[in-house]
Amino acid sequence: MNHWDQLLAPYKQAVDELKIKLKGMRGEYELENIHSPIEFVTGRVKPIASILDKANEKGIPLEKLEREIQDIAGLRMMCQFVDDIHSVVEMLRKRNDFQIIEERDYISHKKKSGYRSYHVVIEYPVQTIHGEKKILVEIQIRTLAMNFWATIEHSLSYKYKGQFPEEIQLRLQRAAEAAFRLDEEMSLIREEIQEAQAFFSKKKELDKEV
Ligand code: 0O2
Repeated sequence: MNHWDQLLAPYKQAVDELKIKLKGMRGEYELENIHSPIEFVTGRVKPIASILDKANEKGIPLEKLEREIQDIAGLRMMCQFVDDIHSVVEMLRKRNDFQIIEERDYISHKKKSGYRSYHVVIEYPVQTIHGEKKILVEIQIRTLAMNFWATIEHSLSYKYKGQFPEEIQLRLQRAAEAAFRLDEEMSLIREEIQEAQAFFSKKKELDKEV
Protein backbone atom coordinates (compact mmCIF):
# COMPACT_ATOMS: atom_id res chain seq x y z
CA MET A 1 0.00 0.00 0.00
CA ASN A 2 1.46 3.38 -0.89
CA HIS A 3 1.64 6.33 1.50
CA TRP A 4 -1.36 8.17 0.00
CA ASP A 5 -3.63 5.10 0.03
CA GLN A 6 -2.78 4.64 3.70
CA LEU A 7 -3.32 8.30 4.57
CA LEU A 8 -6.60 8.59 2.68
CA ALA A 9 -8.16 5.25 3.75
CA PRO A 10 -9.79 6.59 6.96
CA TYR A 11 -11.06 9.64 5.04
CA LYS A 12 -12.74 7.37 2.51
CA GLN A 13 -14.20 5.33 5.35
CA ALA A 14 -15.54 8.49 7.02
CA VAL A 15 -17.14 9.77 3.78
CA ASP A 16 -18.81 6.39 3.15
CA GLU A 17 -20.14 6.17 6.72
CA LEU A 18 -21.34 9.77 6.86
CA LYS A 19 -23.08 9.52 3.50
CA ILE A 20 -25.14 6.63 4.86
CA LYS A 21 -25.85 8.42 8.14
CA LEU A 22 -26.84 11.75 6.61
CA LYS A 23 -28.91 10.16 3.85
CA GLY A 24 -30.56 8.14 6.63
CA MET A 25 -31.80 11.39 8.16
CA ARG A 26 -33.67 12.11 4.92
CA GLY A 27 -35.14 8.62 4.97
CA GLU A 28 -36.51 9.18 8.49
CA TYR A 29 -38.45 12.25 7.33
CA GLU A 30 -39.86 10.33 4.38
CA LEU A 31 -41.02 7.53 6.67
CA GLU A 32 -42.87 10.03 8.84
CA ASN A 33 -44.31 11.84 5.81
CA ILE A 34 -42.92 15.20 6.82
CA HIS A 35 -41.01 17.71 4.72
CA SER A 36 -37.34 16.77 4.69
CA PRO A 37 -34.97 19.73 5.14
CA ILE A 38 -32.43 17.56 3.26
CA GLU A 39 -32.91 17.24 -0.49
CA PHE A 40 -29.81 15.16 -1.26
CA VAL A 41 -26.35 14.38 0.08
CA THR A 42 -23.05 13.93 -1.76
CA GLY A 43 -19.55 13.19 -0.56
CA ARG A 44 -16.02 12.87 -1.83
CA VAL A 45 -12.41 12.50 -0.76
CA LYS A 46 -10.35 15.38 -2.16
CA PRO A 47 -8.15 14.21 -5.05
CA ILE A 48 -4.42 14.04 -4.19
CA ALA A 49 -3.56 16.72 -6.78
CA SER A 50 -6.06 19.17 -5.18
CA ILE A 51 -4.71 18.41 -1.68
CA LEU A 52 -1.18 19.18 -2.88
CA ASP A 53 -2.30 22.35 -4.72
CA LYS A 54 -4.07 23.63 -1.60
CA ALA A 55 -1.09 22.80 0.64
CA ASN A 56 1.19 24.57 -1.79
CA GLU A 57 -1.05 27.65 -2.06
CA LYS A 58 -1.36 27.98 1.72
CA GLY A 59 2.25 27.02 2.52
CA ILE A 60 1.19 24.00 4.59
CA PRO A 61 4.00 21.49 5.19
CA LEU A 62 3.14 17.85 4.36
CA GLU A 63 3.32 16.72 8.00
CA LYS A 64 0.59 19.24 8.93
CA LEU A 65 -1.79 18.37 6.06
CA GLU A 66 -4.23 16.41 8.18
CA ARG A 67 -4.70 19.19 10.78
CA GLU A 68 -4.70 22.16 8.46
CA ILE A 69 -6.64 20.99 5.43
CA GLN A 70 -10.10 20.53 6.85
CA ASP A 71 -11.83 19.31 3.72
CA ILE A 72 -9.84 16.22 2.71
CA ALA A 73 -13.12 14.47 3.51
CA GLY A 74 -16.09 16.54 2.35
CA LEU A 75 -19.86 16.09 2.46
CA ARG A 76 -22.50 18.33 0.92
CA MET A 77 -26.09 18.52 2.07
CA MET A 78 -28.48 20.23 -0.32
CA CYS A 79 -31.70 21.86 0.91
CA GLN A 80 -34.73 23.37 -0.80
CA PHE A 81 -35.03 26.44 1.41
CA VAL A 82 -32.60 28.68 3.32
CA ASP A 83 -34.48 27.94 6.59
CA ASP A 84 -33.86 24.22 6.02
CA ILE A 85 -30.13 24.90 6.28
CA HIS A 86 -30.63 26.10 9.85
CA SER A 87 -32.72 23.03 10.71
CA VAL A 88 -29.99 20.77 9.31
CA VAL A 89 -27.27 22.58 11.30
CA GLU A 90 -29.41 22.25 14.47
CA MET A 91 -29.70 18.50 13.84
CA LEU A 92 -25.96 18.15 13.30
CA ARG A 93 -25.35 19.98 16.61
CA LYS A 94 -27.53 17.42 18.42
CA ARG A 95 -25.72 14.33 17.12
CA ASN A 96 -23.29 12.52 19.39
CA ASP A 97 -21.37 10.47 16.83
CA PHE A 98 -19.04 13.41 16.07
CA GLN A 99 -17.99 16.72 17.49
CA ILE A 100 -18.41 20.06 15.76
CA ILE A 101 -15.20 22.02 16.01
CA GLU A 102 -15.94 24.99 13.77
CA GLU A 103 -18.82 26.61 11.91
CA ARG A 104 -18.43 29.11 9.09
CA ASP A 105 -21.50 31.03 8.02
CA TYR A 106 -20.95 32.12 4.43
CA ILE A 107 -24.68 32.85 4.13
CA SER A 108 -24.81 35.84 6.48
CA HIS A 109 -21.24 36.62 5.43
CA LYS A 110 -20.97 35.71 1.77
CA LYS A 111 -17.51 35.46 0.21
CA LYS A 112 -16.25 38.19 -2.12
CA SER A 113 -16.75 35.82 -5.07
CA GLY A 114 -20.48 35.70 -4.25
CA TYR A 115 -20.18 32.20 -2.67
CA ARG A 116 -22.82 31.27 -0.10
CA SER A 117 -22.98 28.09 2.01
CA TYR A 118 -22.88 27.07 5.65
CA HIS A 119 -19.75 25.09 6.57
CA VAL A 120 -19.52 22.83 9.59
CA VAL A 121 -16.18 21.21 10.39
CA ILE A 122 -16.44 18.09 12.50
CA GLU A 123 -14.04 15.72 14.19
CA TYR A 124 -15.20 12.24 13.25
CA PRO A 125 -13.93 9.05 14.92
CA VAL A 126 -13.12 6.28 12.45
CA GLN A 127 -12.59 2.79 13.84
CA THR A 128 -9.54 1.20 12.19
CA ILE A 129 -7.75 -2.10 12.80
CA HIS A 130 -5.14 -0.05 14.70
CA GLY A 131 -7.72 1.64 16.91
CA GLU A 132 -9.71 4.87 16.68
CA LYS A 133 -8.51 7.70 14.46
CA LYS A 134 -10.19 11.11 14.69
CA ILE A 135 -10.24 12.95 11.40
CA LEU A 136 -11.56 16.30 10.23
CA VAL A 137 -14.51 16.39 7.83
CA GLU A 138 -16.09 19.48 6.27
CA ILE A 139 -19.84 19.44 5.75
CA GLN A 140 -21.14 22.12 3.38
CA ILE A 141 -24.86 22.84 3.70
CA ARG A 142 -26.46 24.91 0.95
CA THR A 143 -29.65 25.42 -1.04
CA LEU A 144 -30.12 24.01 -4.53
CA ALA A 145 -29.68 27.54 -5.93
CA MET A 146 -26.43 28.09 -3.97
CA ASN A 147 -25.23 24.70 -5.20
CA PHE A 148 -26.04 25.54 -8.82
CA TRP A 149 -24.03 28.77 -8.57
CA ALA A 150 -21.07 27.15 -6.75
CA THR A 151 -20.88 24.27 -9.24
CA ILE A 152 -20.80 26.61 -12.24
CA GLU A 153 -18.34 28.99 -10.59
CA HIS A 154 -16.10 26.08 -9.62
CA SER A 155 -15.89 24.81 -13.22
CA LEU A 156 -15.18 28.31 -14.52
CA SER A 157 -12.59 28.84 -11.82
CA TYR A 158 -10.87 25.67 -13.02
CA LYS A 159 -10.91 26.97 -16.59
CA TYR A 160 -9.46 30.38 -15.61
CA LYS A 161 -7.22 28.92 -12.86
CA GLY A 162 -8.94 31.16 -10.30
CA GLN A 163 -8.08 34.37 -12.20
CA PHE A 164 -11.39 35.49 -13.71
CA PRO A 165 -11.54 38.24 -16.32
CA GLU A 166 -13.27 41.24 -14.70
CA GLU A 167 -16.39 40.88 -16.87
CA ILE A 168 -16.89 37.23 -15.87
CA GLN A 169 -16.27 37.99 -12.19
CA LEU A 170 -18.89 40.72 -12.27
CA ARG A 171 -21.42 38.48 -13.98
CA LEU A 172 -20.78 35.72 -11.46
CA GLN A 173 -21.35 38.14 -8.59
CA ARG A 174 -24.63 39.22 -10.21
CA ALA A 175 -25.61 35.59 -10.77
CA ALA A 176 -24.93 34.88 -7.07
CA GLU A 177 -27.30 37.70 -6.10
CA ALA A 178 -29.92 36.40 -8.55
CA ALA A 179 -29.62 32.92 -7.00
CA PHE A 180 -30.07 34.44 -3.55
CA ARG A 181 -33.15 36.38 -4.69
CA LEU A 182 -34.55 33.11 -6.05
CA ASP A 183 -34.06 31.55 -2.59
CA GLU A 184 -35.83 34.53 -1.00
CA GLU A 185 -38.76 34.33 -3.44
CA MET A 186 -39.12 30.56 -2.86
CA SER A 187 -39.09 31.10 0.91
CA LEU A 188 -42.07 33.44 0.53
CA ILE A 189 -44.18 30.71 -1.10
CA ARG A 190 -42.68 27.88 0.93
CA GLU A 191 -45.96 26.75 2.46
CA GLU A 192 -47.70 26.53 -0.92
CA ILE A 193 -44.79 24.52 -2.34
CA GLN A 194 -44.72 22.12 0.60
CA GLU A 195 -48.47 21.54 0.46
CA ALA A 196 -48.17 20.67 -3.23
CA GLN A 197 -45.19 18.36 -2.57
CA ALA A 198 -47.03 16.58 0.25
CA PHE A 199 -50.05 16.15 -2.04
CA PHE A 200 -47.95 14.61 -4.82
CA SER A 201 -46.01 12.24 -2.56
CA LYS A 202 -49.28 11.01 -1.01
CA LYS A 203 -50.76 10.55 -4.50
CA LYS A 204 -47.67 8.57 -5.57
CA GLU A 205 -48.10 6.26 -2.57
CA LEU A 206 -51.80 5.73 -3.28
CA ASP A 207 -51.04 5.02 -6.97
CA LYS A 208 -48.50 2.37 -5.85
CA GLU A 209 -51.17 0.64 -3.74
CA VAL A 210 -53.61 0.36 -6.66
P1 0O2 B 1 -13.03 21.78 -3.79
O1 0O2 B 1 -12.65 21.44 -5.18
O2 0O2 B 1 -14.50 22.02 -3.62
O3 0O2 B 1 -12.50 20.78 -2.82
P2 0O2 B 1 -10.17 28.70 1.20
O4 0O2 B 1 -9.95 27.42 0.41
O5 0O2 B 1 -8.92 29.39 1.59
O6 0O2 B 1 -11.19 29.62 0.54
P3 0O2 B 1 -10.74 27.18 3.58
O7 0O2 B 1 -10.09 27.72 4.82
O8 0O2 B 1 -10.18 25.93 3.02
O9 0O2 B 1 -10.87 28.36 2.54
O10 0O2 B 1 -12.23 26.89 3.96
P4 0O2 B 1 -13.60 27.23 3.31
O11 0O2 B 1 -13.60 28.47 2.50
O12 0O2 B 1 -14.57 27.15 4.42
O13 0O2 B 1 -13.85 25.95 2.39
C1 0O2 B 1 -13.25 25.77 1.18
C2 0O2 B 1 -14.23 25.04 0.29
O14 0O2 B 1 -15.46 25.77 0.23
C3 0O2 B 1 -13.75 25.00 -1.12
O15 0O2 B 1 -12.93 23.88 -1.30
C4 0O2 B 1 -15.03 24.94 -1.93
O16 0O2 B 1 -15.59 23.65 -1.90
C5 0O2 B 1 -15.91 25.86 -1.13
N1 0O2 B 1 -15.72 27.26 -1.54
C6 0O2 B 1 -15.20 28.25 -0.80
N2 0O2 B 1 -15.19 29.41 -1.49
C7 0O2 B 1 -15.72 29.15 -2.70
C8 0O2 B 1 -16.00 29.95 -3.86
O17 0O2 B 1 -15.75 31.15 -3.93
N3 0O2 B 1 -16.56 29.30 -4.93
C9 0O2 B 1 -16.87 27.98 -4.90
N4 0O2 B 1 -17.41 27.45 -6.00
N5 0O2 B 1 -16.61 27.19 -3.84
C10 0O2 B 1 -16.05 27.77 -2.74
P5 0O2 B 1 -11.78 23.92 -2.37
O18 0O2 B 1 -10.59 23.23 -1.81
O19 0O2 B 1 -11.53 25.33 -2.82
O20 0O2 B 1 -12.34 23.18 -3.59
